[in-house]
Amino acid sequence: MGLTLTEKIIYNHTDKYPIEKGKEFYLKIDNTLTQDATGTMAYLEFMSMGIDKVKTNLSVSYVDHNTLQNGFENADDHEFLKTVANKYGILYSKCGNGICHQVQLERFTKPGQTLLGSDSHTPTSGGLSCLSIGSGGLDVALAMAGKPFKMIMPKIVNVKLTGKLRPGVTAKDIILEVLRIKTVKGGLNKVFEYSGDGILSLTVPERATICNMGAELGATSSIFPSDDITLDFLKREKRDEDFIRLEADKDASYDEIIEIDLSNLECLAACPSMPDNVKKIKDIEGLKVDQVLVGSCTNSSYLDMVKVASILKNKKIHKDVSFAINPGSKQVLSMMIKNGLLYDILSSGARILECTCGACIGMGQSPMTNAVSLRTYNRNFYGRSGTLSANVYLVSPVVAAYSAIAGHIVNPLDTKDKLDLYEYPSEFIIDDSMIIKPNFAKDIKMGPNIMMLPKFDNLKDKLFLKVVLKTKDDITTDDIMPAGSKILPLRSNIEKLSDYTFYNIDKYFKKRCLEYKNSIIVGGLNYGQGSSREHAAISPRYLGVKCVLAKSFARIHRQNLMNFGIVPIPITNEMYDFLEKDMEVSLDFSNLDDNIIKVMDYTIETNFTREEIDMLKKGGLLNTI
Ligand code: MIC
Ligand code: SF4
Repeated sequence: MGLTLTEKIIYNHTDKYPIEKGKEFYLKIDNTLTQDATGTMAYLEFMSMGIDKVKTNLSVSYVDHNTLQNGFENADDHEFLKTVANKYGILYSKCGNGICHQVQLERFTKPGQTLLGSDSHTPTSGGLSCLSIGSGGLDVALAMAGKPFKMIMPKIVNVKLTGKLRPGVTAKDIILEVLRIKTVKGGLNKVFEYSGDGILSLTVPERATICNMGAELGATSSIFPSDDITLDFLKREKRDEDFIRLEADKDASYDEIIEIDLSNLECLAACPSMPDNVKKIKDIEGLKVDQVLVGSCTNSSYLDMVKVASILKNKKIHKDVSFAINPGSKQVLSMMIKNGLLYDILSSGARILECTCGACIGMGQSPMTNAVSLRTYNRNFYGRSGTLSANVYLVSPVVAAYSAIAGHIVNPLDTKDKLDLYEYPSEFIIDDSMIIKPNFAKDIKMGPNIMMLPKFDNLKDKLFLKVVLKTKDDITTDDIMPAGSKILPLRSNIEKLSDYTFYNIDKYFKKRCLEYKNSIIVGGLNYGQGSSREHAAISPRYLGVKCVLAKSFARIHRQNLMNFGIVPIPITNEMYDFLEKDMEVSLDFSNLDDNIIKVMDYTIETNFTREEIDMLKKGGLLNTI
């Protein structure tokens, strides 16, 4: 029996063979990435391990999230990250050089390698055939310390693409279609492997868009084969020596197969407020829009910008629309300037923003009250834009550009414009001068807002906890620990950050936590979906939350909970219905070694590994090191 592409990379990075699906194993990590919003914590954790130099082939520290400098905090974080990178042998990508996933794809990703990143959209690098996985910062810190990454052998879903997209339909519509089919819960412990003749018409940035938004499926990763298209991209980046050809064996067996005929695909949108609430553009066309934003790690490549510029050329943005772009990297922006795209976009009436995450994480550009905001981003979770009443739609850059001109949602399939003439520039501009190489100087600069991690105590055998919150399904880490320009600067200061825990959905969460001292949260399905931010575990833990009882957990968040000593306990629908806010709940962990937890009269069988049980008993991973 042949191997899938994912299995080939996994078996090249572990000693075990074969590994049963669903079983744990350790994956050797070649490279890591961090970004500033998760990076400060990850490096504080790394520093506490007492290692003198990173043990990976390559580790890169990016600054792309916390970029508005309204006070000293973000700038201090950047300086801290720069000095840490310098000391421990890490490349430092300065603010303005670009969004981590875009720059990683352009300059560093290698087919066949493994990449672990403290950002949930790390799988973007799957567009270049790299097995790339998002995780909490502590797991990345361990990888930098040379430890393999503990993961579950994923099921492999083969997404077979046939046919060719019609002009106006894009890679974004492909991943929105996968999200429509599989939903935000459909990717747990799965890797989505793309194949079929349809992939031959998809460039690397388009493949990267699809892999990027695979994170919204809750998937472990997504990946494309490495072929002539990969080689063409690497040649333009002057990195053809990084190329190896890679694909699944012809007789590989998959756990699931999805077939999508690209020729019939429509333009799609994820409607408020979930990435799987997908509708056809033709069913929502005409809806008045107030704001249109192009950018984010999903759709900010040069090819995306070419499409937008050619639609906006000699046209004006509608008078009632605020339109802004964030190119994904300095490389993209430089090529836009050189080839005149920036002029076409600027003269249409656009606002030009930095090469950063920007509004995607609420760093500015919060729309007006009740706004309809069209974004080429990957997440439209409630509150993420910074305006709770806003209605955010996720669309392709083509839909975004047409709609920005018209002032309402437009279906590109209705236009007579020639939409399939986009090309790469003949040469990419390569300039790595904003990537600083380490010189191993010893000093680390730590501003006054950067606090060491709080210490957490071990797990008692018997606990009496009060239910501090009962949530619905699909609670996101944006619900648990909101981001945005006011809160993000507190990421290095858990005490202050904790004020905002669950703030958008329950302003009194912290107050009740302090009153109850020790508490639990009851959650529905897919608890903690979305980002990799471990702050969504650390802050509740800091406030005394000891367990989360939920119908199911998102992969990264479940690991983050355990890493910081919160016990994730699976519950049935019946238990969910029984448990109420403010209820007192007794928990008995005395049989945790046998994977048995008693919650009141219910006996729950868990499936923690030996190591997880030790870690939970000791109050978190850092207490075991
Ligand atoms: C996101 O898109 O939600 C983020 C901000 O990039 C997060 C990381 C973070 O919260 O810092 C992610 O996706 O992991
Ligand atoms: Fe940045 Fe948005 Fe991408 Fe997260 S999803 S890395 S905030 S651009």
